[in-house]
Amino acid sequence: MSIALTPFTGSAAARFLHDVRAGLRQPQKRLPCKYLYDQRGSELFDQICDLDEYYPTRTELAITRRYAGEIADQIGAGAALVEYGSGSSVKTRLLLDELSDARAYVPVDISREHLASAAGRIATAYPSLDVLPVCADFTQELVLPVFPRQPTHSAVYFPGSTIGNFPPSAAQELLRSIRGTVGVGGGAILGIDLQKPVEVVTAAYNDAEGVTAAFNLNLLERINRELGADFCVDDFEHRADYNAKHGRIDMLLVAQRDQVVEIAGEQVEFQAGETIHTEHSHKYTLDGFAELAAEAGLTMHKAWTDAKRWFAVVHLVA
Ligand code: AVI
Repeated sequence: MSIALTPFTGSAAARFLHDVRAGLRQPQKRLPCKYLYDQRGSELFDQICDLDEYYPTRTELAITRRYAGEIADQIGAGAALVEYGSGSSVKTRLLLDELSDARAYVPVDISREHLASAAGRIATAYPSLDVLPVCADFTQELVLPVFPRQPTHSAVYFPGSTIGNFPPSAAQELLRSIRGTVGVGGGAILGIDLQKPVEVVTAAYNDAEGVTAAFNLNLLERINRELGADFCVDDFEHRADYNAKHGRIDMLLVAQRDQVVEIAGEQVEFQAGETIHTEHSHKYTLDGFAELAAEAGLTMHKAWTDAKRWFAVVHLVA
């Protein structure tokens, strides 16, 4: 199995430094949430997914388990399944088990390591399926690989409610690029987190064991490790607020005292109580998400939810 590579310009470290500097120069300091996921961050995120308070993972899994046959019927026979991210093999397998005459599975991930191990596992479990991993940034429109067996159409699979971590304009751009990737006749299956009682949402991002806090603070440790900064991590605290106006969680790191941090020769000042914004996590209504998709040229054709309507798996058609 070979991995198709999309060209990447500039080193990852240089880009990380650039993004950190640019984000910390803003009046509201911010750090892009994609940097939460180094090796330690990914391990902590796996632990978050198992927390009692963190309902999205188990709720989406239960929906997928219950409706896998219907979801696969909606995707249709003869498809190429293009998965954005490659870390969800349980849900992926539930779909692949039900898909009729799937021609190919195309996991897309920026991390070559994750991609190779996830693709290898699927290739072993489904020996008759063409597994064609693509190492790329799925926020950009993709060129799909050459298929040994031509699929009738392509369907993007983007589980995990990760689309909620994009601001609405970027989410819409991503939906538009999904439409471009699958083309007319194609579709997409997405996991989205729905609005629900505020105390349920805030507990999910402020867990009692402090795993989400460790996940958030690890970003400062990563900046120290990889960029030689001197953040005193104990001088920051994790906080996650529900922002009712925008229907989202805002994850923050709050400076506990006035301080100056040095990052690659640049001094960054913090006042006590000042925040760094590290992640948005949008909670949608089904109508609101359908509108967002429609503006990107995708029609919401069907949605499957749990009994409490906390989470939805939606089928969009191009
Ligand atoms: C990956 N993403 C969908 C998670 C979320 O719920 O927004 C990331 C996360 N951040 C804190 N807890 C989980």
